[in-house]
Amino acid sequence: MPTPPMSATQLILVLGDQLSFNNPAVANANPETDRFLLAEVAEEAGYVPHNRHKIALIFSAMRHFRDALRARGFCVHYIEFAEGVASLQAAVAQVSAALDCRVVRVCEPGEYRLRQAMAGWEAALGIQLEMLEDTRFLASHEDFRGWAKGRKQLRMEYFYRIMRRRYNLLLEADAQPAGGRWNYDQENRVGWRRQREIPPRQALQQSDTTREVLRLVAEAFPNNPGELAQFNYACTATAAKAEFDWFLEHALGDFGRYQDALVEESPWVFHGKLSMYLNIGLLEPLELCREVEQAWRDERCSLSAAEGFIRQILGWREYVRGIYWLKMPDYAEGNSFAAHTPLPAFFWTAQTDLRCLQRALGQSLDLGYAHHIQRLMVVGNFALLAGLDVKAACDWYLAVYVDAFEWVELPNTLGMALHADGGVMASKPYAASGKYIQRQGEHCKECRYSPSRVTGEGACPYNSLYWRFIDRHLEVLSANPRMGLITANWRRRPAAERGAIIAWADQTLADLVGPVG
Ligand code: FAD
Ligand code: DLZ
Repeated sequence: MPTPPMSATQLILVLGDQLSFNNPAVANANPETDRFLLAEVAEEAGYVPHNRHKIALIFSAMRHFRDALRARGFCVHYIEFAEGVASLQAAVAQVSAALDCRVVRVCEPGEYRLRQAMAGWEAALGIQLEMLEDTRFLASHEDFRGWAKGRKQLRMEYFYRIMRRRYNLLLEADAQPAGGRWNYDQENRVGWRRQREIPPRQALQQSDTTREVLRLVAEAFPNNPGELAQFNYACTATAAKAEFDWFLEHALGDFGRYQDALVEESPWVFHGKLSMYLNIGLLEPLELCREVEQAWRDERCSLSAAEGFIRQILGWREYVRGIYWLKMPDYAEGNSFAAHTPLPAFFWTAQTDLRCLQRALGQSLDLGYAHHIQRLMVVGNFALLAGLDVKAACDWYLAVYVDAFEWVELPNTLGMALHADGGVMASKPYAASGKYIQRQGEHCKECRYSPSRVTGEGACPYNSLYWRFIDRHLEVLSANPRMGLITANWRRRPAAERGAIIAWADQTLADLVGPVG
């Protein structure tokens, strides 16, 4: 077929998680020749049952970004959800044809699924698709591949040190780490015993646009999780920056120390509540790191708080994205413990007597938010110990969290929480008994189960499930130097004692999730 003549107009597609003027497809746009397209479409809103907070945040932020583009003089085609367009491909087909525009520019999508779909657009739509690398991340694909090449183990810590030097963050004049250590994690694990007042989060103003989107989402997604009456997310870059400023003033000081705390009285504790804004483009990662470094230099927070925060963003966030693109698509198939138990219904209702799990699941469903230790050591730990199906668990995480996009969700869930990648991300499984949960907070006080009992009525299920996990994977775990002590202890216990614990664990699991193999 002859190539169609090109019109001078270029269409720039902006996805719902690319809402930034630093998006490389946006940054160099020309109002004279370029046209923008943003589209609310069924496929993106429905590939998992997204939390309603997530859909509302993204649609409202998209509409606000549309207005910001128009205010800068750009022509924007905006497709609303009510127009019933099925997919981004259909949206591009419709608008590129209407404008007779054969060149479409887009910043690379964050998910493999969509990237694969876009690979077929040129042939399907007769367009030329220019895909630009997402420069909003601090390590490029090439940087990460270069770092990973030839390494036996891809540990975050070593990647993070290189990033600290590269961006000159928390360094002394001689490029050594501020304070003499790279990592203050050991000071960031204090358990919660109501040591402090937790500052209440500010209630955010809702614009007319946000209110309209909330009505739309309530109507169009009646069965998705999410209590919209509690919607309290910022939908513009300015409002997200105000959230960050609030964090700097009220929470950063205690962020590090209580990062791993499990708290009854607040879902947010001293955490940032920032991932959702970073992930859709309302905040820029390097800016946050620089401001936090400055807060430390101005003596507004401790070094351990600043380092803890910067490590999460400059280290973990960039590292998980690197792992995702390095290892996909095979990564998504990982299931090294052959875990296939169906997800129990209480993952969608939070109706369970395990207090810690009920709190973590409840706020995840209602607000679309749980902090890291709830995701890892409460929900993830349960899924790991119970052998819940890896794909089902990953899909659940992708659906319920307001900040969930596969590039960040999958390595964290499949790799870090479920160890289903066989140890690419973590040198040992994050498996823990009820004692860990008791140490980190006060949930156990309110729970009908006791963390000091392993078997018998009222025993905390995490305890027997922990030993069941060790027993089932004894051979693999014994080969892991970091698990040697635990596996040796288990082997030394009398056979009858082990048998009784396993029998109790099997019964406990059957009671919680139904009969298991
Ligand atoms: P804070 O505790 O205030 O941390 C500051 C920032 O550091 C976060 O906003 C986030 O951008 C970054 N960060 C911290 N830890 C990580 C990490 N492990 N990976 C990437 N970035 C990190 N984060 C997501 O953004 N999306 C997800 O879908 C997601 N799924 C997760 C699933 C599991 C099983 C686990 C264990 C973690 C997951 N995380 C995910 C990482 C982390 O839990 C969230 O980023 C964090 O809880 C967001 O809350 P916050 O903004 O208050 O974070
Ligand atoms: C998550 C999401 C949702 C719910 N809806 C849309 C949408 O209607 N239009 C859009 O452009 N993007 C949406 N997104 C974000 C995309 O799913 C995201 O860009 C891809 O998953 C790639 O990360």
